[in-house]
Amino acid sequence: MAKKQSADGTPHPVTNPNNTENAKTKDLQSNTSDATDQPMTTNHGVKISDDQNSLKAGDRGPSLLEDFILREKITHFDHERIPERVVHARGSAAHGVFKVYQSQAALTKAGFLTNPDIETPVFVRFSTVAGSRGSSDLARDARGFAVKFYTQEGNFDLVGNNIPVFFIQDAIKFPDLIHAVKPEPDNEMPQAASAHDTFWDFISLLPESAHMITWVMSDRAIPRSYRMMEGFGVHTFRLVNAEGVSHFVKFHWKPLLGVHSIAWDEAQIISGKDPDFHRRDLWNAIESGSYPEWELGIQVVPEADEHKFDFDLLDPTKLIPEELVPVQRIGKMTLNRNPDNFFAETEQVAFHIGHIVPGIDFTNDPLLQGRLFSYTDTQLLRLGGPNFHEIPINRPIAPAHNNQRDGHMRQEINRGKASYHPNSLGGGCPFQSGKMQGGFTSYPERIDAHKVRERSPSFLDHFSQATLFYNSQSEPEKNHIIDAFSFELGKVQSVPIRERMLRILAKVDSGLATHVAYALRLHIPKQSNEPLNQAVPADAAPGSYEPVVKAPSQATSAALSMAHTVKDNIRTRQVAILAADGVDATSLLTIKDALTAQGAVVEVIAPRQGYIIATDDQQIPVDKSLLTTASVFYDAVYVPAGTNSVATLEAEADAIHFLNEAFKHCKAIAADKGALQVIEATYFSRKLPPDNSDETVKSQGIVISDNLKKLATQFIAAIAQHRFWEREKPRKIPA
Ligand code: HDD
Repeated sequence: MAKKQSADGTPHPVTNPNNTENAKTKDLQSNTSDATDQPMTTNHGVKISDDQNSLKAGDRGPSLLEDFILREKITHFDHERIPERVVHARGSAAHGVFKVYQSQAALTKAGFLTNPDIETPVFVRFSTVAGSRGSSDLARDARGFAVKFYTQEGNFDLVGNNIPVFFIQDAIKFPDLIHAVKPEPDNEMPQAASAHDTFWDFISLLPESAHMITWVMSDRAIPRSYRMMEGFGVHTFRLVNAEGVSHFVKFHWKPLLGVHSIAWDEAQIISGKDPDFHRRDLWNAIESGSYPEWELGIQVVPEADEHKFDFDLLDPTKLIPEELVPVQRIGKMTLNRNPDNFFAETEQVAFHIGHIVPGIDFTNDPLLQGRLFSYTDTQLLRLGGPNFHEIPINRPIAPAHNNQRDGHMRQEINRGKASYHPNSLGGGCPFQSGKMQGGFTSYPERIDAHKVRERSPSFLDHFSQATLFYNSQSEPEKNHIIDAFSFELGKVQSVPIRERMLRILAKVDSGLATHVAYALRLHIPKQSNEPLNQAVPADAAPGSYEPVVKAPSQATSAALSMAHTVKDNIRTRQVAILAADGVDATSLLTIKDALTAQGAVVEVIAPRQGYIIATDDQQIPVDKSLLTTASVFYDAVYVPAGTNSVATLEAEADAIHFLNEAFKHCKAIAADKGALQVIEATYFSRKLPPDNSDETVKSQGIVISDNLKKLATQFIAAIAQHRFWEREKPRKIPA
């Protein structure tokens, strides 16, 4: 089998791209139906002769009640919808596989993490949090990253987000958080947006959210693609080995394509032009064989080091800086098959943080503990009863036997008389397994405590990691955070809420607060008798819940900035070639071939659909017309030479807008020197050096040359950089 280097240098096997069958896909086949060459029937197998007309008393008469075919069809239709998820309603999913590189037996006895030969099927669902099922993929929001591992020892669900921390420290606040962020209850506005009063009212009263809200206002909340997001298990979990030794662990997913985002202006435009942008991107990548890949990372902390940090490992508003505990990349996940049916798979999949397998265990993180209750409960409502584990996408590939019986829509036909334990009539079966036989045993953590309803003082540092995150950002990333707060708080109507938020921001970074205050034309409140934290129990001692303000443990952490991400390839990047009749075929095809050879997806865009006729009379297919697409769907744009093509584009407002907008969104732009006329018609041409300059790279990310080979090389290098955020500074681009 071919070997490839993983990011940390470990050789690891490459998944066979042509074989997407695995134990779970085989399992699903028994429920997969295909109507090709089959007659149409009722649900009860009776062949249907007329699906066009209901049964009537005369061809103009009333419909007859006895029409069982009509009644069955309409009744089923009436019941097609189920409640959408109360959070994470909007999502997209894919099948794939996971393989560990080397045995992690020293840390865990979980089979899928100890045997590098096992290929574990996975089903992964990405989502936004706040919006409804039909809302835009491009909301400014955290993204869900939920992975179901169908292991040979049962299902393990890692139900995480693309942000390593959370808003709240205790699950009891979750309904409040979600009520605040969802559309307001009187008028159900705004959809899939946090820029409204109830959200910021809550956040401004709850300083424990400061770290997460800084992440959510960063570019992490507007990813370029689900394929270019990190994933995090958020909580500290435990790994437990065969000897019963436990280590604390944080789970990470590291995308092999790097972590990339888009511009907020772009996100808003895409929301209108293609709200399915991320869904389409994931689907198309898998259909075209460009399988998305992530490495599973772990940060491991020995039990003895639990109290070594200046934050509490049980506090889900904290991350472990990678400088303190490096992320070890231990395996790879590849998504290689799109679902056959959205409802049956993506909608009905039921994740649960409580689905763990021997070798993995929980910690006492109070957010995690509360989640353990919520996920089963929500499926009972959403999927309609206690047998949702039997829905094909949810059932394990590991055999499942117990004495649970009956209930709505029971599928399994259990044989025998004994549905209780102990029994003698069933030979004592199903029998229990001791830990030596793979039975799950909880980590025997010693607990010796009073029963109290309190927050640990070790949870009260709410700002130092928010400051660390902010300080770790590049200059453009910081500007985007300032802009995001200014946008969101600018949409808030209540001035006291805006002011309260400024007080919190001042604790994160005074520069950040000052910039946002400037945008809002407000002053940062200096004196206030109001406590910063208003999430305080009635009998708490005054001040006992106020945040402890302390300096970050380190100045910066490189892993927190996207500026340091993977920028060495252009695989799956979307590149537009603007052309019209009379294009120079060599100028178009040389660059197209060079980009395609590097894994980019290239589309020819012309004023009209169909094809264009090149100077050598060949017909070049057109993928999209200027009417049906826009620059926001592409990572880069190229204009080939050809006198007539260039003249057409120069006179075409949509083509010039396309280029100006690509420039505004900081994308790589290239032109054959023979197409200079088109570039000269743009706003940004005045920013370029004079044409007599010999430089191929005219300015950051703008490549113009008549040497196509040189042009291709420099253009590819520019696309790999993803964005040239420096261009945003003047903010004068009229696109
Ligand atoms: Fe949750 C869904 C992630 C806290 C209650 N959650 C849900 C999904 C993801 C997360 C990715 C969608 C799964 C899917 O695709 O079907 N949730 C998180 C993370 C959290 C978190 C990373 C904090 C670290 N969640 C959280 C709390 C509660 C819930 C504290 C309740 C106390 N979450 C739910 C839920 C959902 C859900 C209501 C809605 C649909 C579902 O479970 O299946 O039970």
